Amino acid sequence: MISRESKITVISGSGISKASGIPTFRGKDGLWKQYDFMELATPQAFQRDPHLVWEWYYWRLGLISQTKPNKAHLALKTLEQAGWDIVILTQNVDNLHERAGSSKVLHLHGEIFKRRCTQCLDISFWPSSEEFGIPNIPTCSKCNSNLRPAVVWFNETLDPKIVNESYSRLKETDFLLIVGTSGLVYPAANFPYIAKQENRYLEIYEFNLESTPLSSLVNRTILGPVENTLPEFVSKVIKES
Ligand code: BV8
Ligand code: ZN
Repeated sequence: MISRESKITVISGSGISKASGIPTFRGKDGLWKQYDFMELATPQAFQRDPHLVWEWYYWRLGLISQTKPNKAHLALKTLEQAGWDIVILTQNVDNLHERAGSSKVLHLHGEIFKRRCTQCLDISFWPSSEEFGIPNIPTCSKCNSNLRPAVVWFNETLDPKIVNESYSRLKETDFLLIVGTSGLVYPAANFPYIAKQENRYLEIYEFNLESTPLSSLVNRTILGPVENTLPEFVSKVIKES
């Protein structure tokens, strides 16, 4: 079982934010159903029609800013507050882990509330949710070029700094919790395999509604809605420590 000295790392996906009202990518009401995500979340789509891509991100920004962290996000904060060394590697571009109070969060695929200048790469935040969409294509305060969402699109590489930080964390991790991800998007889907290769004693628990391609790798799959299973798991860890 997880002792107080154990280093815990979480890899989270859209399943952890589902209970907050943010649609996942797959599944019956998935984002990828309404929009062709693979079509829109690419630099080519942005090149071709920045208005359309920004419209889609404004829709998501508006949705996410109405949501709040759910019991699964809060359970991870509770573990950190109870003194555990816990780092979250999230594939999610929402800020619900931070808003729940988790302090060590690495965004493997970027952050939807951040914008990046397409020319000078300046990073800025949306001043407030009222500003979403005004003007439709926001421009850089430094060089006046178009801004883009500071997220990682398909066929774009992840931030090497974040990848290296993730790898070094995984190397020293005792327990890896894989939470609410279909494990289908690379290179994030490879992280558990790399972690296991680098770190033979690593225990991996998967929290999902169903099994995934990662299930054969993990020590245990805890099936059920993560907003229930993760709080139960965390209170057990704290009680038994
Ligand atoms: C790259 C940010 C190098 C944007 C995202 C062929 C084979 C293999 C790989 C590839 C290939 N062709 C192309 C690739 C590479 C590609 C890739 O992996 N494609 C996949 C689709 C095959 N990857 C890339 O392009 C990456 N970059 O490889 O760079 C490179 C560079 C140049 C040229 C070539 C290569 C970049 C990938 C990042 C894409 N950006 N998001 C935005 O969000 O706007 S991806 C996005 O989708 C998310 O970030 C996340 O990563 C992914 C969705 O995954 P999940 O989070 O797991 O969500 P999903 O809906 O799939 O699953 C939800 C899960 O939760 C389910 O399991 C469900 O059961 C569970 N669940 C639901 N509710 C609950 C629950 N569980 C518990 N409780 C609940 N209540
Ligand atoms: Zn600029």
